Amino acid sequence: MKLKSVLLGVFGLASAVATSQTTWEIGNTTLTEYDLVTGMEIPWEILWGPDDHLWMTSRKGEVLRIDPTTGDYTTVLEKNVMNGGNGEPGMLGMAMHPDWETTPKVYVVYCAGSSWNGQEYLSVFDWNGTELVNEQFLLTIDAGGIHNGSRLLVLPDNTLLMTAGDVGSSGLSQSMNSLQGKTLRLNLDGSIPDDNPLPDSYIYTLGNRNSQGLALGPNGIVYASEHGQNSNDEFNIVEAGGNYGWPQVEGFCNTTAEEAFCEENNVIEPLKAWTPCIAVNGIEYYNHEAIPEWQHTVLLSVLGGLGGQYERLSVLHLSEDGLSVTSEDQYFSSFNQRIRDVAVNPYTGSVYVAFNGPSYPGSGPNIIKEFRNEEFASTVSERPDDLKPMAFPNPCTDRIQFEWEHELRNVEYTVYAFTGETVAQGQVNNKLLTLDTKGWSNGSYFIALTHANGTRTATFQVVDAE
Ligand SMILES: [Ca+2]
Ligand SMILES: [Ca+2]
Ligand SMILES: [Ca+2]
Repeated sequence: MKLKSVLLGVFGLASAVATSQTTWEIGNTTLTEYDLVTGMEIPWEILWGPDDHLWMTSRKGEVLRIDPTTGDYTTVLEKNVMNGGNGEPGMLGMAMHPDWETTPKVYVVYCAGSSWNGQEYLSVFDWNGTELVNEQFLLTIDAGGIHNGSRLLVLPDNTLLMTAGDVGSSGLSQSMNSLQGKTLRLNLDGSIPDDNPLPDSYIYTLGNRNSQGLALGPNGIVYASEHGQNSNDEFNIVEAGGNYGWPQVEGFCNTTAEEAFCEENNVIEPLKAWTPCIAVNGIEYYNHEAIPEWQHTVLLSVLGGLGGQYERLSVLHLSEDGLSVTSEDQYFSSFNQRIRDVAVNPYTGSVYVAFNGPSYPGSGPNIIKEFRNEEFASTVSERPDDLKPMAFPNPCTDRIQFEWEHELRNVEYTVYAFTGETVAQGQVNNKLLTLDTKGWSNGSYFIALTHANGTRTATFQVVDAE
């Protein structure tokens, strides 16, 4: 079911009485509001897929693939989930394989089994063009009636982050014998990366309570949102081996007991904390020129919490280096609808917002709205040539060459080391780009190409000549 009432104005005979379209003023930018999809079950994850469709998990156990121009969708996966998806557990986070052309695989987290005794599965499925098939279980951990996480995020080094909640047992978060209350990192085949903080362990961070937001920001920074108990919802930067303090520390290290624990355990404090809790959820880094007022921000979904803190989309403005939050703007609270997740159209810069209805734990009405800068979108006449290059040789030693299918014009590129450092920068005006990698440390790098319609990345390795 779609509502594109702007069309009534275009096609209606009496254009003088055209249905008025709701618009939002964001500084000098006007966003037009569309109801893209309505009537589906609780949307939990929404993301822009490499097939230029919007993908959605429903907590009730479905994956939908949505045509972003019409809102038409197909159900591509159905699973039985804990409690029928009526409580916190159910089908949760999702991520796509980064090399979609050759490996069209989709990662999904869902909880199944009886209430309070279920399992949380991280599975990967093959996309056969119409549905998700060939389920492979990569990781199984305990699920709980509450606090199951779980967002997924593929990093530029082709590893997968998964947030795991404390399932209501806060003591697990500091225990290295449990995968609960952690951020986990896996290779895309489910194995443990060699460079995880601890040998033979999925654990990437500890001291987490229930993180339900993950996003890749500038310079390889990974951001996370995390639910606090009653106070101190958090916005964090995810660092390998980091201890985020729960349950001994909530928010900043600012009580005597917390200061002692923080000192001893090298606890990483949040960039920002909210008290009382506002119930922070899905996040996305926004840097599209379609909404200049939102460039270099993190869009943060806010459910509104149990304590009547208001639902909204928070826009977190970042310092230039991305390491701190300088201010917060708030939008869309007048809907009085819990906001669960956000996604961005890489071409038009439109922002998609998933609403879960007004009440915990989410019973509808459910809707995905699109907020579009028409003025900008109308200039995006066609989709860009694929900016993703072929890289060879890969691994390389002292030089690497990138080749594109079509000649590029004025496309900015930046090459990052996985340590976050920028190692090269410039413009591509050709089908080929050759970089001198002499003197670069051994390791993984990625090139990011940005033009008006989005960003593409490709990874490569630098190794010794021998
Ligand atoms: Ca998302
Ligand atoms: Ca914390
Ligand atoms: Ca504190």
